[in-house]
Amino acid sequence: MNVASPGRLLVATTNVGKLREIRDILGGLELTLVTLADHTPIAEPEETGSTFVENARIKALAYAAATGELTVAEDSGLEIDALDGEPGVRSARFNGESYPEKFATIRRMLAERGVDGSTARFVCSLVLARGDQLIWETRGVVEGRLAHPARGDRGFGYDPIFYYPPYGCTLAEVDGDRKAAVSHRGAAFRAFRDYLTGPAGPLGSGATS
Ligand code: ITT
Repeated sequence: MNVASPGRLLVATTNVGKLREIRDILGGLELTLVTLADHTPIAEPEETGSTFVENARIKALAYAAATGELTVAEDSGLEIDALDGEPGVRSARFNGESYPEKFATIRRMLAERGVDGSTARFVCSLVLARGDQLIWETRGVVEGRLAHPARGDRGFGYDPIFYYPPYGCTLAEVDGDRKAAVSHRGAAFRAFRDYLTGPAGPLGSGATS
């Protein structure tokens, strides 16, 4: 693949919030971005890893094998220090059907430990795979603290309870560009973009088709 012969990249996520953010960051590359919706339905792999990078590898390899595409996947989540890193890799399936319910669970768990708030971070582990090969990995992090009550209706997931001190508000109170400028996913996917277009990447000047 090279610039004269652009290829395809499967952005393998079932999460529409993630997909929107990733498309914004990867826009304009000489690469056709495809999604899981462009393929016949693929069974979601079980995320059996105990770390973000293990789960990102599971997803990237499963979707790469099922589609034959150059595939990027990520695993991400919220680590709350006062809860020993919970919900962490369980962020998507954490107690509570809705996010307000998940936020209430977090409040209750904090209260059980006699604390009112906590420092926290979002983490994003990104993995690129093709066939059965892991090609490239990176990780992005954004540090903040829990907000109470939840504030803002932008972003997705835990953004309304993630207070980002330099902005003085939660990540659900800023637009997508401002979130991406500082977020875990923004950091990971900007590094990925640099890799793709850099000398070792498939779109770089050293690339062969
Ligand atoms: P895929 O595995 O299909 O990508 P998923 O939502 O199941 O989708 P994860 O297992 O990686 O993905 O879980 C990530 C969860 O972490 C996500 O569902 C949110 O609850 C939370 N999360 C991750 N990034 C976030 C962000 O930028 N803002 C708010 N919450 C986020």
